[in-house]
Amino acid sequence: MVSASLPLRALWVTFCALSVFAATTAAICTEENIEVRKEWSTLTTEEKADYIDSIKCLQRKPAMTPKEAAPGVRTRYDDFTAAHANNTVRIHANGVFFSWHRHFIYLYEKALKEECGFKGALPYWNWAWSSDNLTANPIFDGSETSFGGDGAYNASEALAMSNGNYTFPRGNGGGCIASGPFANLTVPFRSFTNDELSLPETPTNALDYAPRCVTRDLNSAISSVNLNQSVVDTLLAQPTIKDFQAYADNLIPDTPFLGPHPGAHWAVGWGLEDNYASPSDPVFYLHHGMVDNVWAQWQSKDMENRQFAVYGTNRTLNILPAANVTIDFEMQFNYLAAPITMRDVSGTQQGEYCYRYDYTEGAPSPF
Ligand SMILES: *[C@@H]1O[C@H](CO)[C@@H](O)[C@H](O)[C@H]1NC(C)=O
Ligand SMILES: *[C@@H]1O[C@H](CO)[C@@H](O)[C@H](O)[C@H]1NC(C)=O
Ligand SMILES: *[C@@H]1O[C@H](CO)[C@@H](O)[C@H](O)[C@H]1NC(C)=O
Ligand SMILES: *[C@@H]1O[C@H](CO)[C@@H](O)[C@H](O)[C@H]1NC(C)=O
Ligand SMILES: *[C@@H]1O[C@H](CO)[C@@H](O)[C@H](O)[C@H]1NC(C)=O
Ligand SMILES: *[C@@H]1O[C@H](CO)[C@@H](O)[C@H](O)[C@H]1NC(C)=O
Ligand SMILES: *[C@@H]1O[C@H](CO)[C@@H](O)[C@H](O)[C@H]1NC(C)=O
Ligand SMILES: *[C@@H]1O[C@H](CO)[C@@H](O)[C@H](O)[C@H]1NC(C)=O
Ligand SMILES: [Cu+2]
Repeated sequence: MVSASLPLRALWVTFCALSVFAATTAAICTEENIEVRKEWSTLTTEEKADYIDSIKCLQRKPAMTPKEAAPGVRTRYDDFTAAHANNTVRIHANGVFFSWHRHFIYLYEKALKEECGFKGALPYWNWAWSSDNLTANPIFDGSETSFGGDGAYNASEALAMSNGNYTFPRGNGGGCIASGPFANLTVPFRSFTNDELSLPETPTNALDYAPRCVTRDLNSAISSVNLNQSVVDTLLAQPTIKDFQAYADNLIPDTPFLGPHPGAHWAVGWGLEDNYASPSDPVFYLHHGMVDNVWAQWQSKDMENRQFAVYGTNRTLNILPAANVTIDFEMQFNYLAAPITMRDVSGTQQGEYCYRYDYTEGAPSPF
């Protein structure tokens, strides 16, 4: 696969030089030590097993979040789901979305490495590959080196998923994950409705203990029109950060086009669609690897004008009242990590970060 373009490489050398002054703890980022985040299907069987085993390790380790702050949290893995749920009303479809999630998945990757011995870099899901048939994707093939297949068939699952008045047909699952390493995986928090996305504050019972299984309902009718190659191409061709954000999260009722970010959440089913507890499905981190990847690719086309480009507010869906954010907006990670500004996460080879994506724009699906 192709490496970073030459202008980008020149820029990261500059950033790495600057980072020596900014963060003395961070090692200098070079072409030798840079982490390369790869598409799931391109990993070897050993690399896949290492990633899955380290996730299971995180799911066995005790939580760090205090019980009184989040009664439902049981494991180190849950710490991440809790931090996401606790910030949902401030970090989606707004000016903070890409920055917050970039740092969130970095913190997860760091925990996998430092606490569970993961040797690789965070993998991602290239949405366009087999977007017309999700079950053909090695992520969902149900094998021991996948994230498991569909949910068990749930006859009473809602008949369809709708976006305003537009209705997608339901998939063939709807129940608990039926196969693979995460079969019958549970999440300690209650499920959330779509209406709760627009709340001004986190519901007080959001982090209470209400265990249930993570459900799936793979839906190729949704993925085929929200994740295909022309969608990815169109996203990367958006001229401004405002347009880029608007296309990524389309959210216009009554159309089958949700935008690729919600599109992938919906295409996997209710477990991943849940706006609060979606990180409980480990596929979340592959999906958000791609979200971060497309943002990094989009930035790299014009780093000078795009690295610090910001548009939108600090409230989910930009519902008012909310403040327009600036590049120096400080993002909260609660018990996971110290706050960090959007400026400090604006490039993938600065500060503590030293990674890039192994990504060839428009590469045809290998399966
Ligand atoms: C989707 O892929 C699976 C696995 O490769 C295959 O069995 C199935 O026939 C495909 N479905 C369609 C509609 O092509
Ligand atoms: C099946 O779907 C119904 C209706 O959405 C839901 O109440 C129930 O919890 C689901 N069962 C499982 C096992 O997910
Ligand atoms: C759905 O259709 C009804 C009847 O035409 C209309 O009143 C309503 O506003 C529509 N909903 C949305 C979200 O557009
Ligand atoms: C998942 O749980 C259900 C209900 O308890 C059980 O019937 C099924 O065998 C379990 N599946 C796996 C793969 O463990
Ligand atoms: C890809 O998605 C776009 C946008 O939803 C849609 O118009 C187009 O028909 C899709 N292409 C294919 C090949 O499905
Ligand atoms: C978001 O902006 C509002 C309105 O200015 C402000 O009251 C609130 O504290 C801000 N929230 C965060 C998390 O910065
Ligand atoms: C926030 O930005 C929008 C779009 O640029 C602008 O219309 C609005 O007036 C700004 N709000 C504040 C409080 O500055
Ligand atoms: C949730 O967020 C609030 C306000 O941002 C914070 O005070 C609280 O400690 C957080 N709780 C958890 C469990 O992260
Ligand atoms: Cu999120």
